[in-house]
Amino acid sequence: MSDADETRLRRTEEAPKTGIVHLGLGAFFRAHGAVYIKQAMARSGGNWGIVGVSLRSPGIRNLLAPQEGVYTAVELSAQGLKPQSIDVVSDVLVAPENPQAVLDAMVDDSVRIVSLTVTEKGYCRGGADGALDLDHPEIENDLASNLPKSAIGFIVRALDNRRRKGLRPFTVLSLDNLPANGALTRRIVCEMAARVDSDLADWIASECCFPCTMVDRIVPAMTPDTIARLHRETGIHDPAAVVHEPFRQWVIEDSFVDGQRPEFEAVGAQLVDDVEPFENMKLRMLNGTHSAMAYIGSIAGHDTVEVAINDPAISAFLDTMWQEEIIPSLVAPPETDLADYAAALRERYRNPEIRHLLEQIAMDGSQKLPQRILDPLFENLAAGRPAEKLMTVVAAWFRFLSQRADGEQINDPISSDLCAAMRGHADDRALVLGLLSVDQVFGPYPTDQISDALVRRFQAMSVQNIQQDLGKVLS
Ligand code: CS2
Repeated sequence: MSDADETRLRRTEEAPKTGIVHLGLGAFFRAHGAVYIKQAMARSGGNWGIVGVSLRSPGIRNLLAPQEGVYTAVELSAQGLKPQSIDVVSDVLVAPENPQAVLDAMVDDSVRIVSLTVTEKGYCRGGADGALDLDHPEIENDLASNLPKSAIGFIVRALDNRRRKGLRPFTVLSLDNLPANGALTRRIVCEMAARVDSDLADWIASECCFPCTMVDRIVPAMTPDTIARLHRETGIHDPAAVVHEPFRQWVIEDSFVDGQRPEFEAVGAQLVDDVEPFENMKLRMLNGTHSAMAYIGSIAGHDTVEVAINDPAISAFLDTMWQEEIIPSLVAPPETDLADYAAALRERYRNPEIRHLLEQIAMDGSQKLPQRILDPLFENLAAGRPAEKLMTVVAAWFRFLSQRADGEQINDPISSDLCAAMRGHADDRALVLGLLSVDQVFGPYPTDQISDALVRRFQAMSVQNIQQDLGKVLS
């Protein structure tokens, strides 16, 4: 036996019985949702074991399978490492290897919830109105074949099979950073179902539940260094470990098929009637400033959130943006002080143990900016409130894109459209107008109101100016 075999994690108890299929078993879910579910089962019981599904590659399955699905969630703070063993994942399936096995798992009567973290782009929306993108290659496949590729395709086919078998539907629980994520998922699932069978679409609309949620925990990508540190400091050898900050929040609309769910409230999740004020607060105050740091910080040569927040010019910029532009655009959730929330975010960003790469946050800007930056920006303009800082973030995104315009380096599902929009433009103004004409991002907004200001900000945001005086560029 090798050293690795001797120290390998194993189950100490039998795997829990399955109640959940989770689509998109990335680090975020393993460090957030799965931890709540483990704790809720430990506190209140219930059969809520999770079959995890990787929709693309076998990487996570290959790490988890030798450990029987057991992994370590490691809290990182000034107090050091705090490991917690998570043993609720009973199996991991890799969809492209065997899509039928994924459908079989979802159609099993024991499954009452299908949750998903597939990131913004995983919802395959297209066009300005956010409808299902029927030209998306995965959606084309899923409408033509019984073996889906997209998360939405799996949900529709599985619900179809359940209905044919006379089973109850499952609850579809989206944990992605999108406004009204449940309502949005309901809409595109019903759009696809209507193309499969109109009775199916009616059944889903009347019987299925799609609760909205707000999820929050900062989960930086794992690194070989942290895996080695975990081993060194705790003796745990776990190549499948995930790391996270101490903070966590989960606000869930209490709307589940037949009321079937883990007792989330027993372990600190908030079950509420209306998630909207929570999700807008989090999307704009946290994710919006994250994106601001990602683009401005990258242009300024910073690599992590902690480095960016400790840059006095960026820190002052975020303060003004929170106070003058984001908070005025929000309705505070019950018992929440938004200024306190901003102060707490600042502390979370400053956690020196968390190496959260700006590059990780900068990806998929086309999918993130609308709800994080553009919605408050245009709401402010319509209400006569200031929006200069939010415009500066858009200009920073444009500068970031123009610096990486060779296509290879833009990590975004519509990178080819973004590059086409930037190509061959004679001057800065033409480039800015080109990007503003990308419909998937700017279609719903009156962009003529911001074009002149954006050109000025884009020009001010040259690398040279930034290196000379970032404070002036951001003022
Ligand atoms: C980040 C989020 O990568 C990103 O876009 O803004 O992943 C963020 O860390 C989480 O939403 C925090 O809950």
